[in-house]
Amino acid sequence: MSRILTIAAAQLGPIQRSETRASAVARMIALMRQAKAHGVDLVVYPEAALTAFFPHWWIEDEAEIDSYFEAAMPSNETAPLFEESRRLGIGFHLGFCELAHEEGRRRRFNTAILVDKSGAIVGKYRKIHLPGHPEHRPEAPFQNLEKRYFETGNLGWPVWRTMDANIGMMICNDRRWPESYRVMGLQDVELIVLGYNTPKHNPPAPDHDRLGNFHNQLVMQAGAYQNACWVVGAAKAGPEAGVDQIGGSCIIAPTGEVVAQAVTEGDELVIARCDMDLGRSYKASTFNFAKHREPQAYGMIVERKGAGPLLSA
Ligand code: CDT
Repeated sequence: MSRILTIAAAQLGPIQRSETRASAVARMIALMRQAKAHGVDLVVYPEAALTAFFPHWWIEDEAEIDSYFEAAMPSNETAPLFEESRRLGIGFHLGFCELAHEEGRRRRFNTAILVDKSGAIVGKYRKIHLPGHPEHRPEAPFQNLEKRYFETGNLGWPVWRTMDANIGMMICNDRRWPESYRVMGLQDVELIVLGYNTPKHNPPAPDHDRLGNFHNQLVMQAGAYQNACWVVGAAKAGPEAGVDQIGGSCIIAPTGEVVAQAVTEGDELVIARCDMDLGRSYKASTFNFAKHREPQAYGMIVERKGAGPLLSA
């Protein structure tokens, strides 16, 4: 018997700096209710989905930085999303900026959670690949200061058994790195969910601009196929406080094929019926890891961070 999970990537249009969390949550609830009408089991929201993507701006005031973070999840403002999840019997994935108190200090992470159909948090992931730079670049039209505002995630890439599937998470820039997918592939992941905030313009490399949507799709299709799993990516899209971001939210099958994709840069649901067993034939043949992987030849991947001397030298 096949295991069908009906999944919605809930793309959000821009969230301006003046927009309240209550307003963002209301938009997410509206999408969740539409999703229910389509028989959806799991809704995937974007990265840092409760506010404008503030790492695009240099901010010095600590209180202002904190204003973009959640000290509790759920909080008074996000509780309605959890209540709606419970009421409708729909799971969800949500990206947000997390203020934690650990090891005797305040810590800031770019975080995502997985919530089951009873509205309970079953998994938490903290973004590992933080793009951009920590230093101020006032000459740039906008910046990506994630290395300034967040610590590198310290939870690895766990996979959770929930909703009758093996589900893992990554966040935005993680999707460009094959290691992110493979660590979950080695836990027999069947579905990877992620959100992203990807500007159309890349100030340090403007020659990449025309390829933004292509690269977005390319990396998620490769990750899905090479690990025989579903990949669902949800964008925060459109012009947000002067930074125009790509859409292209999509659902990709373990075959590597895009089965559904957003056609706007606003709030939009992208829905597909996803058979969690579709990757089985790949996992039993081409990508039978136990039979065909050769880890003794992969040591350099964890020994080296940057490119180094030739192996042949
Ligand atoms: N949020 C985030 O991780 N954004 C980055 C921008 C890098 S531009 C190539 C991303 O990988 O989409």
